[in-house]
Amino acid sequence: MTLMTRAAPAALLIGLSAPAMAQMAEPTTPPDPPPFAAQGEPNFVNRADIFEFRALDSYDQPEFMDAFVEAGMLPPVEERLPEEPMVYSADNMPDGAGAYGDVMRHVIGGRPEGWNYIAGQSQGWGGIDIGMYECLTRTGPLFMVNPEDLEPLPNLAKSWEWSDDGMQLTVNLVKGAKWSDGDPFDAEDVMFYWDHHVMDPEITPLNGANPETFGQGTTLEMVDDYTVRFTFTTERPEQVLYSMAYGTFCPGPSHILAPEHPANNPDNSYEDYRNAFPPDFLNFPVMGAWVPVEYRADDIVVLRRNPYYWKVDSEGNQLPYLNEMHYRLSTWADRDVQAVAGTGDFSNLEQAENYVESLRRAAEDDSPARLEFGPRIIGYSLYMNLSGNGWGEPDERAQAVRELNRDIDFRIAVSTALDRVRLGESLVKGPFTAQYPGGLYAGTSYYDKDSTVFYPHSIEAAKAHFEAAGLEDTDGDGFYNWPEGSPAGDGNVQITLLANTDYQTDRNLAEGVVAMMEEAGIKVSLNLMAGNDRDATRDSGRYDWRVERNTSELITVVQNTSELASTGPRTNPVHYANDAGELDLLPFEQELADTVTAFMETNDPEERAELMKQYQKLYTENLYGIGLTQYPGALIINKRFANIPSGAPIFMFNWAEDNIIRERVYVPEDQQADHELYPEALPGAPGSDGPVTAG
Ligand code: BQZ
Ligand code: CA
Repeated sequence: MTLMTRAAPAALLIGLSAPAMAQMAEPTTPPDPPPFAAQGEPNFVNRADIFEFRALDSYDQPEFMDAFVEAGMLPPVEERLPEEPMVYSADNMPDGAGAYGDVMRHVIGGRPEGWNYIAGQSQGWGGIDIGMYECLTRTGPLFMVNPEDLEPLPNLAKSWEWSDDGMQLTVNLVKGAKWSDGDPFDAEDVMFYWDHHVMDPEITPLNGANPETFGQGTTLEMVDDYTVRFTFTTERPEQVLYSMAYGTFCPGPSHILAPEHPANNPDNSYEDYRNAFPPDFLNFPVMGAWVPVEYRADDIVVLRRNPYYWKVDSEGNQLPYLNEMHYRLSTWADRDVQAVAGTGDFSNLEQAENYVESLRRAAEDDSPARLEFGPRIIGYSLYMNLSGNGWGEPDERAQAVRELNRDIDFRIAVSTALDRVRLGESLVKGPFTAQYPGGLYAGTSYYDKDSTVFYPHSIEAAKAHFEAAGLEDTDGDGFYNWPEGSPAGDGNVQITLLANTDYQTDRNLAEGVVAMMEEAGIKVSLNLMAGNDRDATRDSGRYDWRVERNTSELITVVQNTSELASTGPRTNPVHYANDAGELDLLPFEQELADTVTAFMETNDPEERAELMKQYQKLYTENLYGIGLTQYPGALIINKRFANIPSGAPIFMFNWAEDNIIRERVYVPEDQQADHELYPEALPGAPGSDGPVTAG
């Protein structure tokens, strides 16, 4: 996709005389997005309408598991469940209590590194980790919770109490819940995660939990086998309940992991520990509904139902209803294709390039899948590395880029050089994309248009600000040169742009930025990497600029709040601390961090709304991130599945793989397909070579 021919730049530059200087950018409020109504409407309920924790008189399981109990391979279901399991109310299920059987066939673009999530390994995304690792609280389903009851859902933490002075939170765990190999889940697993991962500077769990995530100076202690207690430095930080959800407080099986951790095994380095459970270590114990029983590299991951899963429906049937999960290891684009073709069962339609074809296919009468658009919550931004004190060991060229990045005129120049209408249309025509200034999204609960600064597209303004940043095309070849006396020399400015090659959209937007920068006289080269490598390169600071799809904090604010700014040494990858732990924040960055910290330390709704207006103004006026485009996503699910909640967004507090509550999704018996690869089998012992049958 080329946006402009090479000739243009030189011609445009010639006019760089006095008049240009006057044409500095004139910020406005952002243009209104084209109207685009979400297709589905959630059925709003209170949290207690969805499930409760209580003991039932009797429980049941899929028939094929009876043979395992008779063979003594498994205790009876009532002994496998906790004293008070989580009980999903059949009345709240869109299609009522379900039938056992069948499979959900996912297609994903990521690749599993291994099962050690809390040591930072990726499982390939696309719902694998969300399905395997349960967390203390849960937020995905909050899209259907009444605003007046909006607080995280209990999960492995079945209840909690604040101390009168609000300085402590006592958390009660689900008593008697077990890992999928039968080992008890208890406070030992919670403390192992906290003490030897969150609080261990050598480790960053996947999804980035760090001490700031839970509030400056927060501590956690074990009270007894099923109770832990947080102690805070500020009063009643209710925010922490969101940090106890996915992706930042999902404990791992300490009975398997602890023996490999350097704290207990001096022969192991942290790298050894991280890689101690590769993808072919099968039957890795989980608290989630399905356990990995087969892995074929670049081919498939198969998971079978967890016989110790600690949730049931209100008729006493142990969940999940689906016996198997498949994750085909392919590409994200293929996920859309297979979902509308019916050879895959699920997709978050999030790559705008696929919208027209997917809509066409899904509209056909015999379409095997239904497609439903949600709100405009997919957004992409250009982020500049704002570290000036050595994070990522920059060489002279890279250091010179960071000094430009830290100059507001340079950031304004880059923002005004971007034509967001053209960027959006290069992905998909029609009412989908909107110009995105950056920061909180239009249409989300804390967004305020009047607090949002937008720098309209103008090449003239861009040039005026590049010159204000001290740049000049000293050798007249159409490209700006390094400022006078720069250690990077006197050649043309050279910038690299990091982007995720796993997504067409990421590549297309990155190429669009390169082309528009070339038009404006700045040389940018692409550095495309696969997701896991991109994440590692970003988090080590070895980048100048990056184009990235934003995560949930810019939608909900209350989820991953600490990541909205550099509230700590490693909270926002625009600016991590250097190896000495020093953060050389620009004044506006410090104000951003203080505003976010103040937000996390107050529960007053007006004060919180006001603080987010300040955050949005600081963010968009100073171009903390430079927004590119914003558009809606659509959920594609095969029509044979029941209990899909209406209006489930593909992304809000979490991805749809969490939002739709997969453990209570089922296929009516008369529509079940024969896709199970290991019918009537259950996970085997951890580390053994696959699933087992009762025969
Ligand atoms: C959804 C999601 C479930 C991560 C990932 C992937 C990683 C990022 C992001 C999305 C994928 C799918 O997103 O695109 O639709 O299935 O997995 O976890 O982009 O590279 O690091 O933040 O969630
Ligand atoms: Ca030049």
